[in-house]
Parts: sequence; structure tokens; C-alpha cells
Amino acid sequence: MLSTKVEEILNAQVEKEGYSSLLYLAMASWAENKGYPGISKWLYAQADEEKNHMLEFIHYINDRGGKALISGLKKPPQNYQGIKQLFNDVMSHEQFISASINDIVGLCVEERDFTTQNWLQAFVAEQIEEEASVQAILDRLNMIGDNNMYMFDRDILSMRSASPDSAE
Ligand code: OFO
Repeated sequence: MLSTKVEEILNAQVEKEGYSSLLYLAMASWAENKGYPGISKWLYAQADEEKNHMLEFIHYINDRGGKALISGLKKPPQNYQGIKQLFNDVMSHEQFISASINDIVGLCVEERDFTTQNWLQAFVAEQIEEEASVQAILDRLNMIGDNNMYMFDRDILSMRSASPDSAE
């Protein structure tokens, strides 16, 4: 059985994972529209992954005797200045999610909910992985500057498939 505090913070994470999915969907659509098929595919796959994370939180809350809540989600930004800004935004968002997962783990320790703390370890590992994969993209973008977007767009999917958690 989940404590009220743990149930609340897990439900807040349902909302954050849902927003992550919408955010990456908006970015994917923007990139597709701008003529970047590889980048948009990477982002659509990321959006799917985030939707799955949201579902994992929903099922966990319900399986542990809580009640998962689906709230209205805020609208993500629809426009980006360029690819680099977009991936900087992806990194900031992933860092925000990592901090949020850490907060949940901290609360679980306070509440002595070691079952949930243990279940969350997959998300702790996932965030290390995601931040590293976005950092690799930012490093590549820094290397090529504003040129060679064609090559970057072609290569980004191979960077994704190097990830064990890849949805591709
Ligand atoms: Fe970044 O993995 Fe969910 O949000």
C-alpha cells in the first residue's frame, strides 16, 4: 500500500512523463516540418518511450493499491530556433526529470517505502542513460557547428540505436 505522500508524488510524475511525451512529440513534428527526417524520427521514438514511462507509473500506482490520475497536460512549445536549441531544451528537460526522480527516491526513503524506492532504480538508471545519450548528441552538434546538418540528420538514428533502451 502506498502512503498518501508517495501516491501524490508518483501521480505528479505521471503528469511529468506525459508532458515529456507531448514535448518530444511537438519537437518531432517541428523537425519533420523543417525537413529533418532523422531528427524527427529520433524525437518521435523518444515521445513513445516517454509515453511508456507514463504508463509504467500509472500501472505501478494502481497495482500498489493507489489511484493513478490522468490530468490535463500543458501545451508544449511549438517553435524552436534551431536544432541545437532544441537539443539543449531536451537536455534541460531530462535534467529536470532526473531531479524529479531523485526527489521521489528521497521521499520513499523518508516514508520507508523501500519497495517503491527499489522499483524506481530502473528510472534512476534510465535518466543516466538518457542524459548521456543527449550529451553525445550535443557534443556532435558542437563539433559540426551549424554546417553538415544533412549528415547529422542522417547519422542521429545510429546514435539512438547504440542505446540499450532504444525504442528503435
Ligand atoms: Fe527521460 O525518461 Fe521519462 O521522462
